[in-house]
Amino acid sequence: MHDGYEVTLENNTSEGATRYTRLKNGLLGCINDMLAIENIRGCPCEDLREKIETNIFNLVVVGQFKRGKTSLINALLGADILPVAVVPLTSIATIMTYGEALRIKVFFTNGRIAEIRPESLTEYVTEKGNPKNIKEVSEVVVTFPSPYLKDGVRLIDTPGVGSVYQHNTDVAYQYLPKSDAALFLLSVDQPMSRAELDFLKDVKEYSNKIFFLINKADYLSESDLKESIDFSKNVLKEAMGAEVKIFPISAKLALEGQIKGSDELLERSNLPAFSAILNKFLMEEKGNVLILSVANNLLRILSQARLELELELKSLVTPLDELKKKIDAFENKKREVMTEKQDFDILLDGEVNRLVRSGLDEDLAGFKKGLIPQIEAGLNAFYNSNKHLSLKELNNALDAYVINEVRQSYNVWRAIEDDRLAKAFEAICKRFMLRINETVDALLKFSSELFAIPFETIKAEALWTVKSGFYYKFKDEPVALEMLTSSLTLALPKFIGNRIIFKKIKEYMLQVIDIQGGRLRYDFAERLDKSKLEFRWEMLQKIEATIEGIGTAIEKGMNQRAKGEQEVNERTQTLSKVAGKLDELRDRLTGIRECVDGR
Ligand SMILES: Nc1nc2c(ncn2[C@@H]2O[C@H](COP(=O)(O)OP(=O)(O)OP(=O)(O)O)[C@@H](O)[C@H]2O)c(=O)[nH]1
Ligand SMILES: [Mg+2]
Repeated sequence: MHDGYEVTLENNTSEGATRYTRLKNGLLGCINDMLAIENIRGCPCEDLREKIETNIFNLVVVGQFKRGKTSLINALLGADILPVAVVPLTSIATIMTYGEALRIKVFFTNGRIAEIRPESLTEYVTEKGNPKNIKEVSEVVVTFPSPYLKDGVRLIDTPGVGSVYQHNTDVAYQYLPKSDAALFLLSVDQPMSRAELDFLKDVKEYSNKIFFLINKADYLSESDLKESIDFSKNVLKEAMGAEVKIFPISAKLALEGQIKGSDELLERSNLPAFSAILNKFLMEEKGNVLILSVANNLLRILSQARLELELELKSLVTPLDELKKKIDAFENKKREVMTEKQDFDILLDGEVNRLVRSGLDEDLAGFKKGLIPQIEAGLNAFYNSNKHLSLKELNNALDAYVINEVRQSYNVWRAIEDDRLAKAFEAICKRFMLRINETVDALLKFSSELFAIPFETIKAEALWTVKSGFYYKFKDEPVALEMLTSSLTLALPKFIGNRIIFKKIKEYMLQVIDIQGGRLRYDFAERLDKSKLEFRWEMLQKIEATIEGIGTAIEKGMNQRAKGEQEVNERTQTLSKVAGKLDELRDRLTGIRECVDGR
C-alpha cells in the first residue's frame, strides 16, 4: 500500500510544525523585547502572548465502532496508551494533550475530578469497565510528552457510532462542533455501510474539515486495497457531492514501527505521509492565520508607540503657546471619542440581547419541539418491553430511562449550540473590534496630523483574549451544570396501575425536558453576559489607553522642558535610541509576516 492512489504523498511530517514553531518563537521573542521597552504598555502584549501559547488544534477521530480509532491515536502518539479491543470498546471521549509526563485525569458529570493510574484507564473509558457509563464520567484528559502534541494539537478519541450502545454514539456527536478537523475512519474489512453514511452526513454538518482514512490496510494485497479504496471513494463521492481523497493506512503497522523503531514498518503503514498532509493543513488553515494576526496586532502596538514617542519629541521643541492650542484641540477630539464610546456600549448590549432572544431562545424552542416526540417514542417502546416488571421496578426503570435520554440529548444539543452561539458572539465582537480600531486609528491620525508627524495605520484582525472568548473554551472546565436527578418516585400514590404510571411518566418527561432546557438556557445566557462584560471592558480600555498614551506623551515632553535644556537633550537622545529599537522590532515582525505570506 503505497502512494499513487489519491495524492502525491510528501514525506515532510514535521516540516510544517517546525516552521510554525519557528515563527511562533519569533513572535514570542518580539513580545519579550517589546515588554522591555518603557514606552510600550504591557497588557496587550501579554494577551497576545497568551493567545499564541494557548493556541489549540482540535482533531477528533470518529467512525463506526471497531474501525481502529483508538489504535490510530496510539499510533500517532507512538505509544500503547489507550485500550483497544475486538469488541465495541471505547465509551467515553478521551482527550490527548501535551504534558511533560503521562498523567490521566477523569472528569465526572458532577464536577469531580480524579487523577488515575494508566493501568486503571480501562475501568473508566471502556464499555466493559464502565458499562453504560455507570461511573458517570464526562470525559478523560490524558497528558503525554509526544512531539505530535507539542504545537497545541489535541487528539480526541471518541466512541464508535452505530454499535448496540446508543449512548456511545451520542458522546461522539458532542465533540464534532469545535473540531478543527475530523478524521473519519473506515476500515478495509468492512465495506461502507448505510449507518456510516448517515453518520457522515452529520459529521459534514458539524465539522469544519474531514479527512477520510481507510484503516487496516495491512490485511489486503495492493490490488485488493485499490479495489477497496475505489469502492469507498465512489460511495463517498455520492455522499459528499465531490471527489474525496482517501488515505489508506495501517494503525497496527504504524504503532509497531514506532515501538520497534522500524522505519520500514512505519513507511508501510503510510501514516507518516498522512500526518504530513494533516500537519500542513493545520498550519496553513489555522497556524498561519494566528501568526499573521498576532504579528499585525503587534505591529499596531509598535506603530502607536512610535507615534507617542514622536509626540513627546515634538512637545519638547514646539513653542509653548502653540502647544497649548494643540492640547486644546486634542481635548475636543477626546470628548467626541468619549461620546462614541458610550454609543458602542448601548449597541453592544442590544446585539447580545438579540443573540439571546433570536438565537438561543429560538434554537432551544426548536430543539424541544423535536425532542418531545422523539423521547416519547422511545419511552413507548421501552414501556412495552418492560411491562412485565413489578410496579416499583417499572417505575424506577422508566424514571431512569427518561433522565438518561433527556440528559444525553441535551448534552449533544448543548455542544452544538455552544459552538453556534460562540461563533455568533465572536462575529459580534469582531465587528465591534473593527469599529473600535477605527475610532482609535482616527484619534491617532488626528494627533499625528495635529503635530505633523507621519503615522502608519495598520489593519489587524481582532484577536480578543482567550480569557474572554468562550469560543476557545473547549471542555477545559468540567460541566458546570447540576445534573438531573430523579424525583418521580416520591410523588406516587400507593395503589396504582401500569397505565397510570405510564401516564405520569409522560408528564414527568415533559417537566424534565423543561427543567433541563431552563438550566441550559440560564447557563448560556449567563456566560454570554459575562463574555460581553469582559469584552466591553477590554474594548473601552483600548480607547482609554490610547487617549492616555497620547496625553501622557505630550505631558512628559512639557515636563522635561520645564527642567531645562540639558534635560531636553538627554531625553531626546534616549527617545531616539528607543525609536531605533522600535524600528528594529517592526522589521522583525514584518519579516515574520512576509514569511507567512510567501509560504
Ligand atoms: N490488522 C489490523 N488491525 C487493526 C488495525 N487497527 C486496529 N486494528 C484492530 O481492530 C480492532 C479495533 O481497534 P480499536 O482501535 O479498538 O477500534 P475503535 O475504532 O477504537 O473501536 P471502538 O472504540 O469500539 O469504536 C482491534 O482488535 C485492533 O487491534 C490495523 O491497522 N490493522
Ligand atoms: Mg476505541
